[in-house]
Amino acid sequence: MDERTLVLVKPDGVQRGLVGEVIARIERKGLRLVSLELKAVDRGLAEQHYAEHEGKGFYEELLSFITSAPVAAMVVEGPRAVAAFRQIAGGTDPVEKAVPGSIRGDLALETGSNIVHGSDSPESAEREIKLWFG
Ligand code: IDP
Repeated sequence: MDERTLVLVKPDGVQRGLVGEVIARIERKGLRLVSLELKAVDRGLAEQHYAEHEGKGFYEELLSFITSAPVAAMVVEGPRAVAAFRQIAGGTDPVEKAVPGSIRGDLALETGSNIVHGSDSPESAEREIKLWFG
């Protein structure tokens, strides 16, 4: 019944010391952390992770940002984990979409540096967990 999702604390979140804050919110929601690793991201991994965005105007910016410094990658588990994490993350634009009380709504200002990534479907989660954790 439980589902798994891939969560990343992106370079801005790691550099701002927000890994603990993100983990605390995941745990308070009732989700469980099953893997956690600080990872340097090379161009190949970034391209595979963000394949769906290839060709978009912000693609190069996205790749250079995610490869700029380490990320904290984690596998998070629980009932409806994919949707539950996206709820606590908040919408992509931290000001226009993410509501107060969410990670992005409380802690971020810009879409390009919005602290966290969470898989957008169970199928994406399966692909992304394989990609990041083998
Ligand atoms: P999500 O992270 O909320 O699932 P996606 O649409 O999958 O959002 O986009 C992936 C990431 O790309 C976003 O988290 C954000 O950091 C970045 N991004 C998305 N749209 C834009 C944009 O219009 N300008 C700059 N960065 C963007």
